[in-house]
Amino acid sequence: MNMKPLPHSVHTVIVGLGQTGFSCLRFLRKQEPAISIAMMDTRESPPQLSACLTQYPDVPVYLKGLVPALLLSAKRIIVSPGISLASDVWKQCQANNIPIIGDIELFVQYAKAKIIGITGSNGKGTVTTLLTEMAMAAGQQALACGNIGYAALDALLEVSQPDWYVMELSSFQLLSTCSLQTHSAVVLNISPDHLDYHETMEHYCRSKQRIYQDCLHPVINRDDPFSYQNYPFKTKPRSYGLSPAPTAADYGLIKKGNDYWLAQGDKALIPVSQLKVIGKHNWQNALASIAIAKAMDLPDAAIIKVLSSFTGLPHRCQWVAEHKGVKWYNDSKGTNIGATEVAISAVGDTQSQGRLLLIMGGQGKGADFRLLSPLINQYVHAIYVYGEDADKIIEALHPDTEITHVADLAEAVSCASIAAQSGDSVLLSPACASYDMFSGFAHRGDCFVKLVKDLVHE
Ligand code: UMA
Repeated sequence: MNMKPLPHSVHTVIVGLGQTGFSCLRFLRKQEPAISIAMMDTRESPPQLSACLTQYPDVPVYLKGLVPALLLSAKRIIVSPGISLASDVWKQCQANNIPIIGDIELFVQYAKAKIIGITGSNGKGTVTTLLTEMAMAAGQQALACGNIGYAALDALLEVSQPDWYVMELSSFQLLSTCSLQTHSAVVLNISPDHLDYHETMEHYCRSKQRIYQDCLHPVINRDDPFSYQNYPFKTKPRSYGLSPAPTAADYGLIKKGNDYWLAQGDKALIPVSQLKVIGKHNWQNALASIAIAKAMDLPDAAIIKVLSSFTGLPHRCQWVAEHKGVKWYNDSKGTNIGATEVAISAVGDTQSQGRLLLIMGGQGKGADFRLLSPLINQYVHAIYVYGEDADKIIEALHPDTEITHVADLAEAVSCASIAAQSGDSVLLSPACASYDMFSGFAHRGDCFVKLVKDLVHE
């Protein structure tokens, strides 16, 4: 791709020309204008290529592979999340003591406002959004950034500095960060994900738990021991869970009359019937948000106001339409087994009668789809599978469930619409990444919503 001769050396190599890599380039050009930078990506046509070539024509870009000589000449390498550091060139860079960091490490070196860290396999975006809105409802400035889709370094370039950065952090981002200090942080839950990258659940858990490394007010989910067990906390964590809180400083559920309430100790805060989002996983998300909001000293009124008006994020068990008595739900953000499990039970539990039809498929990231069997057997009548790992899914779930292999999402919607009867629900919750056929989960969800809307208007 690059027509210029290979420079002998460069100060900083940024690997990855997606949202993260491009935000690093933009940030460094502003904050460290004197240093030389090169961009590298193993892909032929990374997402931000044309923006980079147009806006920074002087920056060399290397595509379709890594350039070891240039990497080994660098004083610093910034890698985008999800890039595996297993190959020899990375080992050589490490042996040569070249710092290899991620965008979040660069972020924490420059950020001045307090940081809230949210990680976990599922619910990160919801809790990040709830906390940002709670802080704003309390009259404070908060900016949601990180894995949520707004690169952290772009947030740093904003003109006005907030009181809080509320950061959704992925396991990849946590692995490439060593100086993170948070005011409060949580690992919401752990279920198998990204096992093609992490290889073992232990490695995945440990990378998530790095969020607690320098945390003033840690918060843990006592219903999910994987998320905190064996971690050497320096400060006693506050816990939350779907049971009465063990102490006045913890969070849980209490029963008042016929309703369950989210509570701090035995102080009832809000009945779950007042939440607009469905599913017990959302009670957990709300409790995690309350626990952190309290660590931020936000007032009860702001917390309750946000919890009682929040209707959920797009692509998370989002109701799309009802057509001929069939309800359609978009859970395109269900990119792993844990997320699809909560979506199946959330939609399944709302159905008094009727059947649940599931659309899934894409890139399975090394997941063991047999783990879905118990819930599928309990709630799901039929499955429509498409995408790169369709055969693996069929092999794991067959013959217990009726499964149809379809060519793509459009055929899945069409087949489900023919099979569904009044009273049934159709749920897209892929349990897979989308990159084999879409640019991301949002693109996949938007396509699904359009297909359903077209069906309604036919
Ligand atoms: N890649 C290569 N070669 C490269 C560079 C990237 O193969 O040279 C592949 C890697 O598998 C990598 C993927 O492409 O994981 C995406 O890389 P990218 O640089 O295009 O990604 P960004 O646009 O920077 O998006 C990333 C996050 N994506 C991932 O971690 C995969 C976005 O989270 C995040 O919003 C964004 O940074 C800003 O912080 C998305 C995501 O799917 C939502 N995250 C995963 C998840 O939530 O499960 C972790």
